[in-house]
Amino acid sequence: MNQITDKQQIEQDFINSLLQAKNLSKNPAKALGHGEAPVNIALSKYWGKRSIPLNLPTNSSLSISLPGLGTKTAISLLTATENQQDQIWLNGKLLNSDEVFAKRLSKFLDYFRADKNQSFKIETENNVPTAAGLASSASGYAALVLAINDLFDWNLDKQQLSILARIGSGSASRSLYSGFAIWHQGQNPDGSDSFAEQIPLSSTATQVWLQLRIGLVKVDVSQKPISSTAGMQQTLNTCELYSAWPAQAENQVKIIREAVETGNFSLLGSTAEHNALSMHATMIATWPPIVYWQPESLAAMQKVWQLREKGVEVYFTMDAGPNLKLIYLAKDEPQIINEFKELETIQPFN
Ligand code: 2P0
Repeated sequence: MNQITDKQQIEQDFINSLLQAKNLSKNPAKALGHGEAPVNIALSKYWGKRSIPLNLPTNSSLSISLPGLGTKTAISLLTATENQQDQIWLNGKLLNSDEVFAKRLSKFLDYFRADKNQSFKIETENNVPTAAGLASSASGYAALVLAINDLFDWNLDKQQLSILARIGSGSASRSLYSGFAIWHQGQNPDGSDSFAEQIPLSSTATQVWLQLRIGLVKVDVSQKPISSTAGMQQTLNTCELYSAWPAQAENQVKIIREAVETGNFSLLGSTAEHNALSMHATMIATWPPIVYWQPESLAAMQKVWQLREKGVEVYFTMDAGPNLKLIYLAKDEPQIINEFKELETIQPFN
């Protein structure tokens, strides 16, 4: 078997076993299924897969979802005819079935077809720039899985939905939730314990996080030069520094979780920035090097460090792209906007 066949078989077996265990049918229960999910930003990152077919990570990760930025998806069945292709509409435009995005989505939909002639119509509205390092695949696959669950009336619980979303794209496992979510790396070879869950907040912690703000510094929102999946593999295969990463990330997830639960903003922000720079250090130390930064990215980092020197407590995180996400409290927003004039600000708990 070649790798693709192998990959699809492993995923298909797992999805079948999940659905069979609950005796779920792939016949639609209604004409249209709906799903909606937010994007999320990892405060402690997922970088590296222990299983490519199942998107199983080498370390746990922890994220915050951004309300108001994300994906809404509707799914329905097309009348069964031979060789009918899926119709995938993205923001009102019918995609060519040769496009990478459409191919990847159709391959994922293969797992949910009652027979090979069944094809789907997907209408997806995305208000996140695609592939801009703002994890649109996360909200996309989370919304799609919710829509499929709705179409077939499966009533899967959040953990099972998180597992299905993870198979579409790892970070999508975290987009089933608002607020803070932790994706447990899990131990089982089939990935049945690798899902995300929401971190519950006490009323004291909630008071702190109501003040939390995320600021998007858009450096470049065009397609990234190397996909996350390829970047992760290249890092695993060629970066000697990478061997230190899984344990560091696992530890930082624990620290940020504690910061979330105790409402410790300084600990959350500083650990998140340290985690992001450590991940980028592993990327840079691959061969050939993977450098997602642009000169403007570094200039923005320096502005953040200068603001901190002046006593303005702002931190940043960065994903597989050149854009920064600033992490700060509401009281400091005026001074931060003064430095970052174009900042798009988000209240994660509004
Ligand atoms: C994260 N990223 O934790 C990390 C930080 C990018 C850097 O998850 O291959 O699109 O689909 O599982 O989820 C982006 O990777 O990768 C990502 P796949 P995904 O948010």
